[in-house]
Amino acid sequence: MKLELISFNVCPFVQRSVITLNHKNCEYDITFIDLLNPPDWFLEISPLGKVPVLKVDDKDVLFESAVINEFIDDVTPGSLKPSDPLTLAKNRAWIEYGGTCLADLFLIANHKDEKDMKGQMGECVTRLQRVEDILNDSTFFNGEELSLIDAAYAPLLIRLDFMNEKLNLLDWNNFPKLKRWRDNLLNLEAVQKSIVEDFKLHYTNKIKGQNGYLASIV
Ligand SMILES: N[C@@H](CCC(=O)N[C@@H](CS)C(=O)NCC(=O)O)C(=O)O
Repeated sequence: MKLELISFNVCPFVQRSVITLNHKNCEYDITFIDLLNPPDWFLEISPLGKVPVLKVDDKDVLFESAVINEFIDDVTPGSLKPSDPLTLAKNRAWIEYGGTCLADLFLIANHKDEKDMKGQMGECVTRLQRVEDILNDSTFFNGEELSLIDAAYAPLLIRLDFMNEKLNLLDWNNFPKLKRWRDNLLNLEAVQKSIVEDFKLHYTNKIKGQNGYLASIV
């Protein structure tokens, strides 16, 4: 099966899929596009104009990172999904929730006004507290083995570090379980290899391009 992932260099949703592909030792091609100036061929195949898109065998197209990741998991040996339906359903719900936290990071960089940006930071931290509260003491979300939900949260946890450098978004001391989860994820080769070269530079440029208050201080 031929897999081609359509990507934007700092998109956290793409990174979720890259981690899954890496962890499952898949062979795949990755094609980077400029989201500010997306090519026509991309707009033709991406129903929402968003990345990631996964092209399968040059003809079928999948979108939505959570769906792409389940597909990758389903067509490769081993499973990164909990076998218990209730646990699986809960994981899916928290993966969706993680997308809202990622949206917070995007919105923090979008606000033109410092006060609005700080309000968004507060919302983000409150949301992260809920994740902290449901985590247990295991290495990964469901236990000692990586699951799709871990791949879904790694890009968020990595970006929190970057946001902290610029903004003191959160005090890791108040989020010990999130911090340990982040560290455990960053120890994985699949995660390390998912971070694009010069990530900080590209992420800074992305924030500058959003032209919000944050752009003036990064
Ligand atoms: N729910 C989607 C979100 C994907 C998403 O928002 N991607 C952003 C880049 S990080 C995008 O393509 N934005 C372009 C746009 O909204 O026009 C997923 O999980 O795949």
